[in-house]
Amino acid sequence: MYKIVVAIILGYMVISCKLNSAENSNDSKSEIQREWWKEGVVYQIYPRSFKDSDGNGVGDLRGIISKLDYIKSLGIDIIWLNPVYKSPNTDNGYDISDYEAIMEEFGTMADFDELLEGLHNRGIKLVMDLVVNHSSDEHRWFQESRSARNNSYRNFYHWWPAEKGEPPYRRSFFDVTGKAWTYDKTTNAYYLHYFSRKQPDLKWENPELRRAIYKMMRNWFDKGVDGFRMDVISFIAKDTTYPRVTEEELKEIYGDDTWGRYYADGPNLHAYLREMNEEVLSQYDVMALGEGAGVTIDNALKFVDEDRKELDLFFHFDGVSLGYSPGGYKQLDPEGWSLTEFKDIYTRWNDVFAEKGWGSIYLGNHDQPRMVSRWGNDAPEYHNKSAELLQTFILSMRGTAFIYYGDEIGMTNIRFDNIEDYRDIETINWYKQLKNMGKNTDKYIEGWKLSARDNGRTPMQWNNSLNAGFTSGIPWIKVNSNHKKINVAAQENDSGSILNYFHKMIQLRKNNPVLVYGSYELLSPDHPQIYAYVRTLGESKMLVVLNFSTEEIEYQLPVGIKTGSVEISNYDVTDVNEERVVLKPYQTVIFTLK
Ligand code: TEU
Repeated sequence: MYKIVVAIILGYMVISCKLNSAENSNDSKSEIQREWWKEGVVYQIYPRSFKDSDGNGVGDLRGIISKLDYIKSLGIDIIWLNPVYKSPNTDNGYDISDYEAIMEEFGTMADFDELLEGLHNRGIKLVMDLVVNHSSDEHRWFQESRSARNNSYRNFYHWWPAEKGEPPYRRSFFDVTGKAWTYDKTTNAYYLHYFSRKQPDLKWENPELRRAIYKMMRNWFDKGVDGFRMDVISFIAKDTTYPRVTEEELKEIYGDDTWGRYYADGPNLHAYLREMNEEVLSQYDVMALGEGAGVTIDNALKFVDEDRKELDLFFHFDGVSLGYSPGGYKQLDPEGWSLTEFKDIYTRWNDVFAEKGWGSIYLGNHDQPRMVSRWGNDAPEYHNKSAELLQTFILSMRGTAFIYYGDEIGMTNIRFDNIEDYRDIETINWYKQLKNMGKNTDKYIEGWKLSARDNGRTPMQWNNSLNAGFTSGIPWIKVNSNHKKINVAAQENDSGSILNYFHKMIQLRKNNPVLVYGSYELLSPDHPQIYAYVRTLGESKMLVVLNFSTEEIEYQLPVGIKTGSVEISNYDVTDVNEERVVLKPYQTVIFTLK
C-alpha cells in the first residue's frame, strides 16, 4: 500500500515536471523582445526623386520637408533615407566625398536638421544610409592616400604596387572592364574597388580607419539619427594577402553568385561588426540594418543573433534575385519564377529567424525594378489589385516591413527604349561592356525594361500636372507618363485607391501584434497560385490568403483550419464559407481564425 502511494506521488511529480518544462519551453519560444525597429513600418525615400523644391530637377531635403504631412498620413513609423552626403554622384550618392556634409544639390546641414526635427515632431524615426565599404575617390582620405606611398592615409585603402605585376583578379560590379583593380600612375600602384573606379574600397583591416568611421557614426547618432542601413556591410573585410582566386575555384566553394559570396566571406568580418557594436551601436537605441549582399541562409544568423551583439536585422537577396538567367546583366529567364519557389524562399528565410535574430521584408528598393511590375502585374486590369496584394504580403509577414516610395500608389516600371534615357552607372557601364564585347545589345535593352534599377528611381508621382508635380524644372530622369493616372492626388480622393488600401493595411498591422510578432506557418506549399499562411501569437491567429494569379481560384482550406471574420480584403465582396474561399484575380483576404 505504502509503495503504491509513493509510486502515485512520484508519477504525479514526473508528469507535473514535464508539463512545467513544456510550459517553460513554450514560454521561452513565445517570449518576445519588443523593439521599435521590429514593429515600425519603414518607408524608403530616394531623395533625388521624391520632391524638388528649387526647380533644378533634382529632389532635395526641402522637398521632403514640404511633404512631411503626407509622410505622416501614410501611417509609417520610420524613414530610411538613401545617401544625402556630399558626393560627386557617380552612383547617386553611394560615392561619398564627405561623410559629415550634405550634398549641395540636396541642401544644407540646417535643412537636414529641420528635416530630422520635423520627423521627430511627428513621431517618425530617421534611419540614414551608411556607405563604408568604399568612399568616393574625391574623399580627402583617398586624395591623400593616392598622393604618395608614404602618406599617412595610404593604408586607408587597398593598394597593390605595380612592381609586383598584375594584381589578382577581383570582379568589379560596375567597372566597364569588369575588373576591380585600377592603375593609378601617381604612385605606380593599383587600388581596389568592388564597385566603380570612383568608389575605392576602404581598408577595414586598418584600425585607424575603423576608429574614424566609428567617430563619424557617433556624430550622426549624437545629432539624433535613429539608425543606419549599412550598404554592402558584408563586403568590408578583405584578405589583405590578396590571394589569386579563379572563378572556377570560387564556384566549387560557393556555387552560384561566386563573387558576392566570396566578398561576403572576408576574414574578421564578424570581429569588425562586434567591435562596431561595442564602440558605437550598443551605446544608442538605434536600428542597425545590414545590407546582406552575398549572405546565405546558412550564415545569416551570425549577423543578427542577439547573443553575438553585431547587427539587429538585415536584407537578404534571395527573394529579389529569383528568376534571373545565369550570366549576369540582370536578364530574366523567360520562364520567370514560380510562386512555389517564391514561397519556399520567404518561408526558409522566415524560419532562420523564427527564434533568434530578426528579418526584413521588401519587394522593391532603389536597386530593384518597381515591385508591381516585377512581382505583380502592371497591366491596367490587374494593376490595382496586384499592387494591393504585394502591400498585403509585405505588411503581413514576420520581419520589419519596408515600403519603397511610390509603392503606396503602385508606381510601375518606366521601360526605357533607349540607353540614352538611363542615368544609372550600372546599366550604362553594362551596356558599354556588352558593346565592347561586340554583343547585340537589343536583347539586353529589352530585358532591362523589366529589371534595371532606374525603373525604380523615376520621380514620385504627386499629381497629373507637368512632371507629376515633382519639379518645375527639367527632371534629372524622365517622369513616367502614366502619372496622369497613377498619382497621389487622384488616389487621396478615391476611397477605393491603392493608397487608401495601404492606409487600411498599415492600420491592421498596427492593431494586431500577431502580424508583427506572431509565428508564421505556410499552408499548401505546392499550390501554384495561392500563397497562404497562418500567423499565431498566443490566442490570436490570423490567416492570410493571397491569389498571385489572373485566375479566379477556389481555395479549399487545409483540414482543421476554419475561417473566422474577414479583417481586410482588396475586393468588396468575398465568397467564403468556413472551409473554402473563392479568390478573384490578385485578391487578398486576411481572416481571424476560429
Ligand atoms: O548595393 C549593393 C549591391 O549588392 C548591388 O550590387 C546591388 O545588388 C545591385 O545594384 C543590384 O543590381 C548597394 C546600394 O544599394 C547600391 O545602390 C549601390 O550602387 C552599391 O551598394 C554600391 O554602393
